Amino acid sequence: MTYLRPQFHHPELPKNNIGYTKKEYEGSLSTLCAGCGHDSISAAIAQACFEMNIEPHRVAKLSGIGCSSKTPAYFLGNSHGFNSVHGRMPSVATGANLANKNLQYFGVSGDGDSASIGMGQFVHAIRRNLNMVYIVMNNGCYGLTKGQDSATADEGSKSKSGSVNPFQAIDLASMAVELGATFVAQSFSGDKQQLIPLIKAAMHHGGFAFINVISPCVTFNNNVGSTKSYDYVREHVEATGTIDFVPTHSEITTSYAAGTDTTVTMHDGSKIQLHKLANDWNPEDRIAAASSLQKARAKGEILTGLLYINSGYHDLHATLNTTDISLNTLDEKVLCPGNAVLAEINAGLR
Ligand SMILES: Cc1ncc(C[n+]2csc(CCOP(=O)(O)OP(=O)(O)O)c2C)c(N)n1
Ligand code: SF4
Ligand SMILES: [Mg+2]
Repeated sequence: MTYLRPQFHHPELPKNNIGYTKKEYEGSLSTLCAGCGHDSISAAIAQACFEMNIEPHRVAKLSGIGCSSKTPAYFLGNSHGFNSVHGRMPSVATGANLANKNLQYFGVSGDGDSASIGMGQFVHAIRRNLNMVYIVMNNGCYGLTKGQDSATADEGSKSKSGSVNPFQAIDLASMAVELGATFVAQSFSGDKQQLIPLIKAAMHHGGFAFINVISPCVTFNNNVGSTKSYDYVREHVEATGTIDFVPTHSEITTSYAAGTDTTVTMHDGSKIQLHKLANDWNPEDRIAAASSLQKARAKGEILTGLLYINSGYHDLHATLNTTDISLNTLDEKVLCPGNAVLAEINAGLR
């Protein structure tokens, strides 16, 4: 079996503003199970990058271990990639980002990878407001190792073998809000209308942008009684609103019914246009976001959409006051300015 896609394509495939077709944003053929939610999320990432006119070589994809963490092989085959150790993606992302801040970073992880072995790393990436899009493909189980319950499996949820999970679930979106993540969204792999604009907005957010995507595992956790199955999620999904992402240079052309829409201006002047389904939804109200997530959870519902955004933040580079030029492009002359400069620095410390 080959994992390479055939090279031929229709000569008139539509191109984006920088002249690339969607083929330039594809990766190898997926080896995941047919129908796995993770493949839909990969397709949404590729589509968002195509629509945002991102040059593939300006993207770095980082992941840990799991079926979810395998997915960077299946999108953006012309981008940089690093498949790290289980739960250790955030520290690799931190190092790469500090060395080269001019790439678009995508961290792709699973609920096992982030909510168990990688929890210690995940929370510190949030705390430092590392500039990256962090996507958890959340299926409530360890898909790669044959479907054991993960820490995000809901209490009372039934596995394929019939056993009932006795433990409380870790709610990653609530946790991200609580820890002060500056962009928190939640979505469903089967809702690309919602997921693609969320990914686009997350890419423009100049800090840690977290998207928890419920992504059913068709092989091990799609049974009756599972709260991460396609049927359960479709029946219990509750959207806060529908969103449009409008880059700085584009005009807002969408118009929504008065009183039900809101516009959030991002750090770089881009706008998120939110058509609110929940009338009093304010994505800039952190306490309301935390409380709504708790209420939804108590009812067994999954709140989706842009849950919280804070545009007045400093990312890690601003906090550390790093140079405007990426560290990896500094030459020897800049890095080793000579004895006289060293003597001056030493003198200043005496
Ligand atoms: C240090 C270490 N411990 C355990 C494992 C075994 N292991 C591989 S993937 C995985 C869990 C993957 O679950 P998740 O991150 O939810 O990804 P999914 O496969 O569900 O997408 C585990 C425990 C490992 N590879 N490395
Ligand atoms: S085992 Fe589950 S998570 Fe892994 S590829 Fe198959 S459906 Fe997806
Ligand atoms: Mg999982």
